[in-house]
Amino acid sequence: MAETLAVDHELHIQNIDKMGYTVIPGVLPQDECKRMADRLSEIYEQRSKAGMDRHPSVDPAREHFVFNLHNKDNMFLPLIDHPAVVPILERYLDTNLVLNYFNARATVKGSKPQHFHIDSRVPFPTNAIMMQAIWMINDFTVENGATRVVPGSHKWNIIPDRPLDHPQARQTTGKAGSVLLYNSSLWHGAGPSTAEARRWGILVIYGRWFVKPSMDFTKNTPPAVYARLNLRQKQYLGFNSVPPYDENVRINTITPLENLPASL
Ligand SMILES: O=C(O)CCC(=O)C(=O)O
Repeated sequence: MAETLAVDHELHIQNIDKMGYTVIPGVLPQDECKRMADRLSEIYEQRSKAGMDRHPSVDPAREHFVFNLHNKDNMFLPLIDHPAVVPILERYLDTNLVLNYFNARATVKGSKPQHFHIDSRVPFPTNAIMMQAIWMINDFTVENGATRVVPGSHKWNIIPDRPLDHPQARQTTGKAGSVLLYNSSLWHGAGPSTAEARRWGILVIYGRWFVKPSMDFTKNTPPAVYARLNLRQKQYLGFNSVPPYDENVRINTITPLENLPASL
């Protein structure tokens, strides 16, 4: 992965404080986005042909998913703790944050608008409990269903009743390589797509250390992947916040990173 552009983290924190979201442009190089988009399509095709990843809540005519990117291809690992986003995440979630979700999602031709929702389950209008990044792996355009957000809604303290539109909604278009970063209490949802090509976004959700991750990364990370993770990636995947078995093992949930085993 090439050097990151200098990012004015304070400016993006101000945007998130006020509007609940920000877009950081030009973080990933175009050739890298192309490699990732091609690889995601390849993995998706292989797995769907093999009948894998068929979930009742996912309609392939509306959306394509590749789940758990850390165990699909090492090319995705640097997104977990990318320096463009870490200082912002730490400001909102403290330094002992953990990964909650690491999946790629594509809109496809004919995708209907996704209903507005929040991913923090309940709103947290004062202190953020979860934050999320959507890495734009293809250009995000109006035609291909760029993510729609309702600015300021992270402070509303309302669980949206699945509306399909909102008068204050804005669409977050951007070039491939940009990252949309937002508070998970922000009302958001993918737009509809009329475009021929898939539009891949990589969704990386983070929570405070006590928020239960969507998958058990400590069990679904292969040893060969674990061996190449840096300490921060191990922390984000939750390896140092596994609850103790009982008081004879230890009494704190968080263990010092230096106590983690070198291999699984
Ligand atoms: O793909 C997008 O633009 C947003 C997806 C999303 O919000 C979700 O699946 O929860």
